[in-house]
Amino acid sequence: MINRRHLIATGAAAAMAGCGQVERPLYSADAHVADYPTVQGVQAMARMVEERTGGRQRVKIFAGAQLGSERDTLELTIFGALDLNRVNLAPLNAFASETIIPSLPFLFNSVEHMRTSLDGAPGQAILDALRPHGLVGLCFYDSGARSFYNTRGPVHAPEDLQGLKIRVQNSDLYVAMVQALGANPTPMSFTEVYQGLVQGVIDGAENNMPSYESTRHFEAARYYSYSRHVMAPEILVMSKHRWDRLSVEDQDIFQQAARDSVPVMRELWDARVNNARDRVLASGVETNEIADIGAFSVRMESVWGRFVASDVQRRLVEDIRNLGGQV
Ligand code: GTR
Repeated sequence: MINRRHLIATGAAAAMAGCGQVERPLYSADAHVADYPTVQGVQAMARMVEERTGGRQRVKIFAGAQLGSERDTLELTIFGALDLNRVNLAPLNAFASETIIPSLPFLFNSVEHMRTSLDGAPGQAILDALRPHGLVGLCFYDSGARSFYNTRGPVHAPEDLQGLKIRVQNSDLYVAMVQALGANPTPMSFTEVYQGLVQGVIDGAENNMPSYESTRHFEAARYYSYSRHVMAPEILVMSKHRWDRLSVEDQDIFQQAARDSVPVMRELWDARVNNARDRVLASGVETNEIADIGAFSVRMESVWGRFVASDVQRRLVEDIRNLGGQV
C-alpha cells in the first residue's frame, strides 16, 4: 500500500541518491475516479509507453485523490517524490504565471478554439514554462467549460450569486473571478466539496458537467446554470527530477505517448459530457442556459487587468485570440 509518507520516503531517497535506475513503475496521481477520462487518458499513455519500451517503463496510476489534494501532490512532484501528475491548471497558477492565461474568464470562443490553442504554439509555450519550476509539461487534456451550481436556485444573472458561498480551487484568480460576480469565494480542496455542500458550509461551486456528476455534487446541489465562464484545461506533468533520469530515447517515448493519448482522452471526454448530463437530468437536477452571458463577462473583465501583468502573458493572450479567428 502506497501512501504519502511512503512516497516521500522513497522519492526523497531516489532524488538524493541522484540514482540512475529506478526499477519501480512511475507513479502518477489523479484526483478523479478511475473511470474518469483524465485517468483513462493517462492509462492510454501508460499502455503506449509500456509497449514502445518493451515493458522497460511502466506507469502506475493512483486515482481518486489517494495521494492527496492537487496542491499537495504537485509539491511532491516538484520535489521528486512523485513522478507524474494530472492536475488542472489552477494549482499551477501561483508559480507559473503563463498557466493563468487559459484559465481567464471567457477567453476561448469554443471548444475548438481551446483545442487549437493548446495544440498550437501557445500551448507549447505554457508547457515549456513549467521546466524552471521543476515540472515537465507533457500534454493538455480537455476539461470542457466550468459553470456554477448551487443548492439554492437557478442562476440567470450575477445578482443570483450575490452573497452565496461558492467553493473555488486554490487559486487567487478563481477567488477574484467569483468575487467579481458578487459571491463569496471559499477555497477548498476538491474532495471536501461534497461534504461542504451537504453540511451547508458552502452554497455552491463551479465545475464541468463530468466532475459535477462523478463527485455526486449533483445530489447535494440541484441547480446547474450554464455560465461556461472558464475553459481551463487539465495538464499532465512529469517531475523534472524523474525526467532527467530517463534516457533521451525514453523521454521521446513518454513525450510522444502523452501527445498520442490526447485524441483518445478527447473522445472519452466528449462521450462523458453527454453521459454525465443525461444522468444528472434523469435525477431531476434543474439546468438552465443564461440568456445574458454578457452580464457575467463584463463583471469578470476586472480580473484581466490584475492577472495579465507581463509581456509574456499579453503575447499569449494575443496569440490565442488570433487563433480564435481561424476556427
Ligand atoms: C476538475 C478538474 C480537477 C480539479 C477539480 C476542482 O474539473 O478535473 O483536476 O481541478 O475540477 O475543481 O478541484
